[in-house]
Amino acid sequence: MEHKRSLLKLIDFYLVTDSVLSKKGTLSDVENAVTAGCRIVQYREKSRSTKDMILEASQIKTLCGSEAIFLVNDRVDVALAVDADGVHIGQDDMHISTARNLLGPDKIIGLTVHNVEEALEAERNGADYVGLGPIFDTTTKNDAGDGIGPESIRAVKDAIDVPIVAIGGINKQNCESVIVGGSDSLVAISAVVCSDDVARETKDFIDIIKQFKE
Ligand code: TZP
Ligand code: MG
Repeated sequence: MEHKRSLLKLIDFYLVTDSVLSKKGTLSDVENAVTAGCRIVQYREKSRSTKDMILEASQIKTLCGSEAIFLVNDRVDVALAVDADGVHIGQDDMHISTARNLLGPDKIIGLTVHNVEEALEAERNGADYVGLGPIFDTTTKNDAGDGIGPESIRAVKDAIDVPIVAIGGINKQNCESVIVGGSDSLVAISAVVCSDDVARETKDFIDIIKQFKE
């Protein structure tokens, strides 16, 4: 687990799965992204049964191996069932301290935040990283709200020490502004999983992020 935690400092491109938008399917997307160098995968599945999720999560865990951190969105029970590396939760999910009690001290917990206040509270409560967004308007998440803009990232970066993962409406054209704006890493869902060549898109994002990272 220490190895996986140490990967947190290295993450650049972060894959979040989306079985509805995916062209080739979640398992194919994970395999291609990890092969292309992605070091963190979040299984985000809103439409399958718990039983199916546990089966798919265990397959994703295998694909991530020791190369990539494997997190489950929202579902602490699914993360525990497959011994994932941790979870990603939102402001309306269970409190981070409840998730920590259930998962123990070694698991990774990421929390979605929208501003400096939520980021400070997340860090205080033991978040290992924060997901900040939506940076731009997006149609991938219905209730995401309006984009906060890449210029909002710097204040969050200055306020906390844990890594920032930017999310929402990010593509290859605007991702430079996100990294130059102060984010450590970023998620692009539709820009990657809607593609015919997830490995190519992942590599392109990693190259751009590396080029502009401080
Ligand atoms: N949380 C905030 S925005 C978002 C999530 C899950 C969706 C991001 O998807 P896309 O396609 O990269 O805009
Ligand atoms: Mg959630």
